[in-house]
Amino acid sequence: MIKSILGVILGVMLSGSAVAQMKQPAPLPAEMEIPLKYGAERLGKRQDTDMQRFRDNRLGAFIHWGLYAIPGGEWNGKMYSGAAEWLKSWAKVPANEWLALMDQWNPTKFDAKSWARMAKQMGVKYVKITTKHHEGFCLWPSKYTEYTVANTPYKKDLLGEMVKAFNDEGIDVHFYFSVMDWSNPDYRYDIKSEEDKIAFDRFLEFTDNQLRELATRYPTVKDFWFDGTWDASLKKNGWWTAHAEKMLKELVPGVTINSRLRADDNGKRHFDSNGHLMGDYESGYERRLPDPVKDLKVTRWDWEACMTIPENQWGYHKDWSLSYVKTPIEVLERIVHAVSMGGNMVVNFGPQADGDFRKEEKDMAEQVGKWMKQNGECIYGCDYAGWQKQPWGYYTRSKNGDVYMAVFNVPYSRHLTVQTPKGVKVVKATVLGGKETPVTETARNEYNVDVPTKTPEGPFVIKLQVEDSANETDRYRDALT
Ligand code: JFZ
Repeated sequence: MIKSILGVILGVMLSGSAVAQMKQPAPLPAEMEIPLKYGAERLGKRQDTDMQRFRDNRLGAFIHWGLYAIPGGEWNGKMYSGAAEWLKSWAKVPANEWLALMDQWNPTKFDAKSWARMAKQMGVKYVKITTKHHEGFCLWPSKYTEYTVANTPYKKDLLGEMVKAFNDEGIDVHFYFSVMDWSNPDYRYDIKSEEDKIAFDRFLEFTDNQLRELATRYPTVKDFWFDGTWDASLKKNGWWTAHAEKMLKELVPGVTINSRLRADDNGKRHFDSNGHLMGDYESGYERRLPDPVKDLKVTRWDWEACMTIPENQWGYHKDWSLSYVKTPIEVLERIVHAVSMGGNMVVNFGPQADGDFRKEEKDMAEQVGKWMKQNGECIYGCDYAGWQKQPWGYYTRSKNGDVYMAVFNVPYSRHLTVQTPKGVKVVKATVLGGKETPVTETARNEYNVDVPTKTPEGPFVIKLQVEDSANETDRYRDALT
């Protein structure tokens, strides 16, 4: 009890100081930290090659595919505007009735190779696939439940086909896995009795078996992205989340795990009671992004955001007119925004039950791909540049030190203001897929970069060559006041 009260007090102190000392967080003296058995097992970013690969990939696609694609948001003649993959819950469908949809699961148009080609064309370096969503239906023939693709008219291992096809195209495969499972009677939202505990322990063993099965059947998997971990039952079993992470890391060397899996000894999620990130990267930015000025703290850890194309539809929904649908430019802006702050972005697709994609998603993949082909060098392998945010768009920085300006708003002046950190000089500016564009020094550490005479049709990228000017004499001597 005292420990948890202390945890709360310290937690509050920590989050306060983290904001105040955003630029240079003072590490807490080790003796002030609460001892935790199931807290973060590492401080700071992982720097091994697998983590670097995860980070350098930067752009991914999410695939939400399950039984929910069959009703597509409609149940007994009623259209539900909420997320299609939650329809069972919106329409209060009993589990057995929902799982009977398995009899209709037969994606005759599914072609893993064409899915992989579409992803490749879009320029994504990895794909996150829902192996099992909340409904409990497994896209692989799991030995531990009857609710799998093996027991549908389709029969074949869908996940296996996808893993192979994506890997053949050089695309990494990440596994989405929902711990919460509506098909399993042993699942508990909370543990309030001995009976709950017994059932939930059985459930955790079942989950371990499924995870082990996934890790051994598909050893090229690069990442597990956990979901459905917010219930009190899991918060009371923080030990299990630490155990699952450890188990997967032993089974799949180098595998990465999102923070959403984790809870510590006190049930604190994502960040432990000492304020340290658990798992390998933060996965809380969902359908939103950190503020490019106020939230620079995110550049201290790895993170991955994910987004839907409509306002909130992950699984296939028949009627996209029920909410706003983002345009390719709006999607691209979110991708660049994430990378400019040191994060990854995953764009979601909800394939139809027949195994094809809706036209809107095909078009989106094509448009994003076209842009990435010309401008991808400001995304892949790039990171937070550390320069002052400007209203025209976002900066990213490549490993060799070039700084990119991704321009989403063109000013009437046609001059893009660039403010460089002390000692840094801009020497040249080149439009990607275009020509060099004039740079004019306007003040100390301040430049105008010209918008190309013929304004590009969509968002464009200017690559800046920069030089160290620390030893030059200062032309802008301040007047004495
Ligand atoms: C979850 C799922 O419930 C949803 O169906 C979808 O799969 C999505 C990717 O993940 O939804 C969440 C989970 C976490 C947050 C919001 C929605 N969150 O942390 O804000």
